[in-house]
Amino acid sequence: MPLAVVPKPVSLTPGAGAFVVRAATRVSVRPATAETARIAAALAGVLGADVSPTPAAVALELGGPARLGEEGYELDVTPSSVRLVAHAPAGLFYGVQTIRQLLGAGRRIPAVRIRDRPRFAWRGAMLDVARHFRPVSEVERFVDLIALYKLNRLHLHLSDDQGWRIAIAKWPRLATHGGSTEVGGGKGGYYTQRQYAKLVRYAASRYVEVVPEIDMPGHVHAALSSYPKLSCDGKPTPLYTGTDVGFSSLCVGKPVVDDFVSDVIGELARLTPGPFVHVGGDEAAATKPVDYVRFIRRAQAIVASHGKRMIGWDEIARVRLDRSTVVQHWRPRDRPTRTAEAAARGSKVIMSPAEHAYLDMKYDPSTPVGLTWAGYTSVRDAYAWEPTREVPGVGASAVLGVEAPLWSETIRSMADVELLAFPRLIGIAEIGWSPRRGRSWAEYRTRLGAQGPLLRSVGVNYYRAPDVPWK
Ligand code: TNX
Repeated sequence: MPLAVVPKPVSLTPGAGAFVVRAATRVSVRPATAETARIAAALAGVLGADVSPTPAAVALELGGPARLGEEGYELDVTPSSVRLVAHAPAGLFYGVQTIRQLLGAGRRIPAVRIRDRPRFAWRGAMLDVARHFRPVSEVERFVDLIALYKLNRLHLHLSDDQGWRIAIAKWPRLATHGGSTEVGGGKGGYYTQRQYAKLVRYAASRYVEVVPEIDMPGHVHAALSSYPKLSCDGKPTPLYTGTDVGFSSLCVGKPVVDDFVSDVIGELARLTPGPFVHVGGDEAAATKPVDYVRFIRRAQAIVASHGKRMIGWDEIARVRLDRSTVVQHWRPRDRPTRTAEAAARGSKVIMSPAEHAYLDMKYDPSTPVGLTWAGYTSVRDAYAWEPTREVPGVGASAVLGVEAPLWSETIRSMADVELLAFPRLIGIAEIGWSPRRGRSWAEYRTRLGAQGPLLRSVGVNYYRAPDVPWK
């Protein structure tokens, strides 16, 4: 099973034989810019080869046809050469990820001709670093792992009732106090602005755009404990380390709350090169409905005033939104949503249906961590769904892409993160990248099983799901 590329490429034609990587193998790239040289060096590192200034047996090239788009590539492997062509650097990067998969943990790249480009622009994963904090080094490792499967968005859930994880210069206690614990009472943590900026750059060098979320007007207990004046009663409260939702709210209409929102979004917008800021908006059960509507309108204007586009969880579609605002669908089918109305008015939708895409759901009763409120989610459940069929009225023209959130109420280590994310996230990545036609669980499970050696070689703590034929 050598040609097991995930996500499945648009077209893949096997050839005869294989290119064998030897001690003398060299990698070249043209044109050689700082960016393309970095990609070539990464491939050379994987192959244990050197980079050559003159055309080599393994040749990377920009200048491919525009139809490849920003992220597409063409890869031709014969027993004597490997030729990777793209229109833009991201395409070269993704071609290199394909080569890594073709290699597995070995030295042979099977002869093949691949033509490839993604189906959806948005292929994301979300880490909840609020319920349990994760240090920068672990988030960087997560970026490496998701980039291997051609995901290109990392949504960071940076605040919640249990913790505030990003330093805000104008409101310092948010991080120093609000970031000082987590679910279960551990020590928590937060990112300094310098660490966050470095993480954003690290992700960008793997073609992953960071999307920061500050969850409002609910899920704000850590902020209220840091600054009681943001609440309506103004009373001091201790930090919260449980796992309830829906009990906290900013005091909508208080002038200081407007200042707070503008300061926080302004600082985040300045630190974030990507076009989006996520404002949460979910489960605001402690906010009066009229206040909720006022708040979301206000947040939308504030995000725009800082030059960004707003994203919110699907509850925000209760409000008449600007077309540029993006709705992230998550709620199970039995709960009412207005997402289709928002789509009809021109908003784009990110698909994260809880029953398929929530990485914090247990696989089955044997899973040691995770929740079950949306049901058990097997590797198959995470793969066998179609984003343009999830919500009536939200079809192909409205779907921006897919994203898999990993909420962290029960996640206490990177090993837990990896166990829940892998291998389900690989299936979400394929849904985001590969053409709809030709995708089937029966065929996918074999290709997924063939990822075993590569996953083990990078030390991923993946779930050895019994319904996958692991190599
Ligand atoms: C619902 S999904 C939440 C989160 C929880 C998650 C647990 C969403 C927008 N809100 O606050 O962490 O369920 O699965």
